[in-house]
Amino acid sequence: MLRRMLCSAPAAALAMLSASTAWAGMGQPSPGEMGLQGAGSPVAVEIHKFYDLVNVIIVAIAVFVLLLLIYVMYRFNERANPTPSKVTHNTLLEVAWTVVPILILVAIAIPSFRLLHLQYSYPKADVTLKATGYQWYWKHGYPEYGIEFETRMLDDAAREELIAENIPAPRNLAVDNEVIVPVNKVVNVLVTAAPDGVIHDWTIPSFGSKVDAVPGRVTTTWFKPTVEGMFYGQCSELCGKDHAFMPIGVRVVKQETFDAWKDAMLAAVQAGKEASQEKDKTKKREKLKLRRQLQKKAKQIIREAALQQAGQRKFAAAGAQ
Ligand SMILES: [Cu+2]
Repeated sequence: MLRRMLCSAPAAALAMLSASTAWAGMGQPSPGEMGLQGAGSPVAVEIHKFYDLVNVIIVAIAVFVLLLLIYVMYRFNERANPTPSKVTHNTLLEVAWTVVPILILVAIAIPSFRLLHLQYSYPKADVTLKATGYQWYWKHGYPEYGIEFETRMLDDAAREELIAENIPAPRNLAVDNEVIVPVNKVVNVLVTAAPDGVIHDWTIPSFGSKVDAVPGRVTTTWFKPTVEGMFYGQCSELCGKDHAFMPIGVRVVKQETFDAWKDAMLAAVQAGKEASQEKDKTKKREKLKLRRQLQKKAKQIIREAALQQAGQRKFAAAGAQ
């Protein structure tokens, strides 16, 4: 019985580990989650493969050592082995226990370097995003378009409103202004922090993106979202009292939706510029009104995308049951 249990334990552990990612949600943590959040980018897929490989090696070593200990306790205890051997050296064994760990480390190092290379070789960007960490919120921008906005966590009242409209708004993750990116396009992220601020960290687990936001420096990461939907992350560098309340929300949408949103935002930026240059008070007011309308239009585009994505998620969940 014991023997059967010992033999089946590693197999069960390996099966559990390889299935671990299937238990996790995509884009945000989910109740009872084991493993990593679902992979939504090529880098995240590779991180998952590497995580699974290392876990298999860890479990195999732990089981091997456990079996050796049990064998030694059983075979060489005082009763079973009253006269201990005086052998102190065994060349073959000593070479083996040096070479085998080296081979294991090489087997880990090769995919590890390959993954690092993938993470730090930046493909040509389709969209460039700038993320700046402040105490305690983020500012996101699209330097190519001159679009910039603050991203702050939603309070419970604002979340309730969205939930009432059937738009998911998870606690401590939902944000007022989401970052919008097109699906299957490379997004390069330039990350920094306020010059007079502290270090933060821009992280989206499902994209495998995690990089420090350092005052006075620009660090970079990239991702290519392969799935439409909402992807949340949080500041991952202890930065002070509201560190836990500066989430990041990236919504991945169709190219057409992204273009429509971008055009509305660009027009709003233009209206704002024209308003600031306008001397005539009535015209200025009109321009500012136009800017508000365009900002509202951009929000509406996102709202519609959010509703559609929430509907698809519900449909997929019902299909899986
Ligand atoms: Cu922080």
